[in-house]
Amino acid sequence: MAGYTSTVRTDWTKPEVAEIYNLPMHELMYRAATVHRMYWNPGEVQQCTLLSIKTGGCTEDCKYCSQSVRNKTFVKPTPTMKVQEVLEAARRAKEAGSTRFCMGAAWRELGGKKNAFKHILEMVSGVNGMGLEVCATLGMLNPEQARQLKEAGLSAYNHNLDTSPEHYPKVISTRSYEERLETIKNVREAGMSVCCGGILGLGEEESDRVGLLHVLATLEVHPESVPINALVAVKGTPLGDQEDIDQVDAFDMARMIATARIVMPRTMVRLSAGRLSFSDAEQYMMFSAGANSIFNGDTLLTTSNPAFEKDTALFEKLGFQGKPAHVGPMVSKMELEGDVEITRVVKGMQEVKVEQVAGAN
Ligand code: SAM
Ligand code: DTB
Ligand code: SF4
Repeated sequence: MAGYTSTVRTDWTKPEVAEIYNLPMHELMYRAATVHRMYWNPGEVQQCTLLSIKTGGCTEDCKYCSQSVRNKTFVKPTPTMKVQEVLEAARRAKEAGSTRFCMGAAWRELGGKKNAFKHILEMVSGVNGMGLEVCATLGMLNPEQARQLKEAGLSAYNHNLDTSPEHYPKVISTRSYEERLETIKNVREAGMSVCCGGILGLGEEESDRVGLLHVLATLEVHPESVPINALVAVKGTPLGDQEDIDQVDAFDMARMIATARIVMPRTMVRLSAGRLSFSDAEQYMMFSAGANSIFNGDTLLTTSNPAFEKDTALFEKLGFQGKPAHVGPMVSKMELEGDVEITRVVKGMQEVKVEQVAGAN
């Protein structure tokens, strides 16, 4: 085979995903970067802003989370923010170059929170009116709530599976994998885009990372957005306090991102929580693996994130630009015109073809 082709497939087998995940690093990175260029401009990395509109006091028992009532952490529960405060934060985010604004609430489910929901619908509509992509992560949703959020202008809903179905019960006991999949289905059926990913550093095996990607890549439609988080170890959480869990390795993050990029080529792969523990060079490896989004600003939901100025300097150093709102994947011009041949070097070949990028000028 000369080079790599990429088609959107939802019939991946787990061994196929594992084979990609376990490729030698140089081959994995080459393949991911190639696929990345078929669908995305590799110079564009979307800047997104997170805002915790309701912090702490969550009844779920997620073992990584600073906001669970079961965990004694630095987080003080606070009431839901006012609509105007949220819209002000979105305005500032837009001015700072963000094109996606994600509102998070520490809830198990939206449930019967009628008043809060009414305000959230106003927030969604206001942020949408600013021309930003609007995302929310509010816990479980029923079909009617999903429909109303869509109607208010919500572009995407974030609901993570976090890890493989096998490892999941070791991390969360208060709601099931199936319940998570049900919310994702409700979001999809309401016509919104799905943001669903996971976390590395939960004490999982490599097979669990592959397992998560396999579930995501075999959904009927791939999530349009897959956040890959590295555990932010928070003191007072069962996972943050565990001494025998190693810090997430940058190469593992790159492997996970590259595999996600290859098996879900038209998806935004987001380098999410945990960037503070990675150097610029390590983050560059993750962008090269196909990550095309970050969260900017000093705070994620409750934990720290690199300073805004530091990310601006990184983008400048790497020659990255932000990505405009509402621009999806494309088929590259070169591929459309059929005048690109990307070959790979095969051991023992007499004549080594050089990458031909005719058509690129
Ligand atoms: N409560 C809602 C839920 O869990 O669906 C929404 C907010 S929740 C904080 C959003 C996601 O952030 C979680 O699903 C998890 O994947 C990620 N997350 C939370 N705490 C984290 C941590 N300490 N390190 C890395 N990712 C984390
Ligand atoms: C996601 O996967 N990561 C973001 C976003 N979706 C909502 C949240 C990261 C939270 C990190 C821990 C914190 O700041 O509390
Ligand atoms: Fe609650 Fe979400 Fe934290 Fe789990 S991750 S404890 S559901 S806020």
